Amino acid sequence: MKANQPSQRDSVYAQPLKKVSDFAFDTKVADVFPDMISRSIPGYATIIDTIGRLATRYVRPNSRVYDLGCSLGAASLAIKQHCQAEGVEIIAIDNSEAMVERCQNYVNAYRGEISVHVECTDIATLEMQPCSMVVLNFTLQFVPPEQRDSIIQKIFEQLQPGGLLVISEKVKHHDNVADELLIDLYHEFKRNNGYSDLEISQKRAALENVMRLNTPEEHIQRLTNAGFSTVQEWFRCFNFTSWLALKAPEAT
Ligand code: GEK
Repeated sequence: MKANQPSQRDSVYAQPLKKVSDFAFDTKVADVFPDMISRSIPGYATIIDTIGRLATRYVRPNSRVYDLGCSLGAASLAIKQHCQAEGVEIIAIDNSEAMVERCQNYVNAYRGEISVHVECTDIATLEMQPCSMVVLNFTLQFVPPEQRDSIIQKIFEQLQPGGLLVISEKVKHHDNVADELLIDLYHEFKRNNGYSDLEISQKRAALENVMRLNTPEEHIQRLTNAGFSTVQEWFRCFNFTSWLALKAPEAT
């Protein structure tokens, strides 16, 4: 898909399926992704715009920015459009071939000073270089739980002092009443965005083995254990949340 073409409508789960297979970021999903994500994640446009605004504050001249699990590169583009710092390179990583192929065209369609290098790699094995900002926008939830601590630790180690990680996730709650209420409100949000009950239930079944959620407390603990000095939730809607995690500036 070209950046200036409207996204196709997501109808991946519109027809009854005999067997619902595990969700995959394949060509079928990549082709409808902008429509899918904007109708499926409450506040997605706000989150992307805010990532761009945070980049103007935290990206340092002559530094790298990582967009981990970039999909079609919406966060990279927001950073490219907002950030004025010189000598910045964005490294956009995804392990889906279908996403990476489309992402490169998508980000190239926008002119700008900042170059975006798109690469098909698993973020668990990615060798990171020093950087001033990292984005994990709804990606860690798809990574096997046992790999999550070491990814966050690697990000912390490669961030320069004063650097920023933005991490957004769908979360679960220990309190069953709260958990069910937030899921129910979320399904109402999806119905209001034109998804049928069949689409909602088939997508839910497809994601069951693929997206294993943490609680907000588990995320905060992981970020704190890695060494982040400030961990602040800045966005919340139903069971979707986004945090800023800051590495302390070097003492002078
Ligand atoms: C956005 N951040 O528009 N390594 C690399 N990529 C991965 C891995 C992994 N181990 N696991 C999953 N992905 C984007 C949205 S979507 C969120 C991110 C969603 C990739 C996967 O291929 C997909 O493109 C992305 O993470 C998750 O701001 O669809 O809910």
